Amino acid sequence: MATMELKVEGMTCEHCVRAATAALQAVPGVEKVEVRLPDFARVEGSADLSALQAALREEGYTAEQR
Ligand SMILES: [Cu+2]
Repeated sequence: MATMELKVEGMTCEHCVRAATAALQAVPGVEKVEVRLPDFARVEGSADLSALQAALREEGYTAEQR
């Protein structure tokens, strides 16, 4: 089990939080997700950073590791 913290660009409201949370939860290996405005995400599990970034990019957000 690893924890990764991301800085997410592009979230502006609770809709974004829900969309980003759902996108991250759908990545294989992800077990727990916490997303907060304005730009915070924490992911627990075994997913690759690149897979998390790709999932967020599909929703219109960009992310890098904190
Ligand atoms: Cu929004």
